[in-house]
Amino acid sequence: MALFTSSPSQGASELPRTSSPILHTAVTIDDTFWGPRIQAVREQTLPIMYEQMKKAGYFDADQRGWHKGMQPIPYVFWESDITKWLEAASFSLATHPDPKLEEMVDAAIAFITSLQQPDGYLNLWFTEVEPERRLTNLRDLHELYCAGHLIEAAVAHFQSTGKRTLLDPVCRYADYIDSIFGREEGKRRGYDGHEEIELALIKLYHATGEERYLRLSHYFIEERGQQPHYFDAEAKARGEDPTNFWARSYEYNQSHQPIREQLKVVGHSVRDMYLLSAVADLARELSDPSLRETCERLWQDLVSTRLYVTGGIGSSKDNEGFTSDYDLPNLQAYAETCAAIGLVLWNHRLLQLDADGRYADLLERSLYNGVLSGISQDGTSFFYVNPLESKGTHHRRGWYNCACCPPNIARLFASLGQYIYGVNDTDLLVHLYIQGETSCTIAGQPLKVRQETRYPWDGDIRITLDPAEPTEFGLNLRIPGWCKAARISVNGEEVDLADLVVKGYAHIVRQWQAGDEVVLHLDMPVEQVYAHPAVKEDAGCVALQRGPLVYCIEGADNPVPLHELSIAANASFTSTFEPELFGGSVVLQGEASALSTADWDGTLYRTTPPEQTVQPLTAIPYYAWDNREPGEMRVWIRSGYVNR
Ligand code: FUB
Ligand code: ZN
Repeated sequence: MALFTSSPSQGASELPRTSSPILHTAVTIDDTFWGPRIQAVREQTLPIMYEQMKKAGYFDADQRGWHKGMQPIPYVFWESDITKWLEAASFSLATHPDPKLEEMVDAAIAFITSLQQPDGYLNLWFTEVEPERRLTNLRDLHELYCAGHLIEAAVAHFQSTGKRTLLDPVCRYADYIDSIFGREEGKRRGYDGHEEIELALIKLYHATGEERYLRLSHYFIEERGQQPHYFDAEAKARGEDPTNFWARSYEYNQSHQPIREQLKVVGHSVRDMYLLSAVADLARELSDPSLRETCERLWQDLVSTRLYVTGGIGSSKDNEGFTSDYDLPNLQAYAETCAAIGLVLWNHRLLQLDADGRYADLLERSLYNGVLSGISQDGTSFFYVNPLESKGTHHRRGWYNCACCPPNIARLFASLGQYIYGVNDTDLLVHLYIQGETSCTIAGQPLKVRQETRYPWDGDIRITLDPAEPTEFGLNLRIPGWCKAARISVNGEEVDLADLVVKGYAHIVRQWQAGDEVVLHLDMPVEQVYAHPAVKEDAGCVALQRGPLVYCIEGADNPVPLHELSIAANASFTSTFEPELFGGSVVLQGEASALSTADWDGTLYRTTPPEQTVQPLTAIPYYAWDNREPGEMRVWIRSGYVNR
């Protein structure tokens, strides 16, 4: 069975079912898997990051003599670390008030807004370091990218605290940007080299109700890739030859073509994901089927040729992005944490456009694997790059000069609640299985929902519904694509799922009463996953997967060179929950064949094959690797050994 094919069956011809997320402010998470991780972000990641930024001089008035070329000086987009942190901290304050954190937030906001210019302009680099270059190089210098993260921070801060201390200055800045860019007479037809402002403006539109922000976002999306090309004109105005673009192709920033003409996911992968997130938002806001089709086409391209099994994307360090079809190296994988997060953001929006389990499957795959690997168990260190193989020298670090990933994880985890449920007038959708509660209004009635589960360790989920009055609505429980056998009972009575599954969701419509209990069971056997034969690096190998988790083998459990191990096609594995390992984790245990080097001394080549010995093999969740002593790691394990 292919991963990510829509449940072809029932519902494929159904009209798209749109929904809105239940915001994280209305969701409590008391889950044994996610709870400690969110707590670690709150108690470790956020304060540590604030200290790191202080240490790096981000807020230090004495450092304002920064100028280009000075060392050490952070990246041109350093303010986005602050604003992503601000967004994360604001999300956290919404669910866990914390006066100390709020103080830090207020201080950061006071610092940022103190730099706003009389015309509304608000960018740290082009105020403190290079004011003379304001808006002269959108292609490379992240000016509107920073504006985007600033806007997202302001919206989150306003929605979490009700304070307008950041929102009002940011609206002035957005108005300034609106006065400069657009197709109207006298405006510049520019857009940023790093997409981000597009999706942020849609959030600002929702927070303020001001349609001009939606129009500006739409303009940025439509203008991208048009001819004459803005980045050509801008380079010429700087006295540069546009053909000398250091990234060589405008595919790098997805401005090689107008969005509707793009056939492949290309270039820098974080940029592409942020672009496509805005495209999905606009498809919905504007009811534009061509934007929706664009998303669908690019989604198909991504999942069929350019996706790691871990939900990581962007295989190359050179462009921090996509290369060619099936080029998915493991040891050299780039798979930036931010790119996997971008994939979550995009698929969450696609899910709102149409409740199709394929999108949730991909979101979940990235979240539990390629994103989660990006942070250590204790929330204090981070991967930027997430390879699928290691010689034991790749480790998480406490901070990076280009620190885009840590605050990105923090903002995702601090707002994780919003990814669990979707709702519309007639239906409640459960996308992710995470223990906790929520409340919403459905069919005009207040509804409380409680989810109990040990997911991802087992596939049992109990959902209790408490509508204020008996209410008819559809409860939609996602049946993940990885699950081949699911069962559901309502108040103890088994439901026949045969005709109930619509695009990957079991759709149960009835009059629900207070205390109704739905129990879902998802079979979660260990599976061997094969890659398309064109993926050279994975030829002859399999990956292990159980439920939403991809597994890997590490030297700490398997004390032989990992390339010497191979597993049989019919190998069976036991799954054991080990409470002390990584804060509680299911490990897989089975048997492997190990190539023996015993009789090879002094021989490099020979005509008889190596002896093989059978030995135990232990696999751990991929996200948990590099949390013990350094050693080798592999996701793709040699396959083909046949039990003799
Ligand atoms: O350029 C801004 C961010 O830094 C990108 O999204 C990441 O890939 C990293 O390059
Ligand atoms: Zn990053």
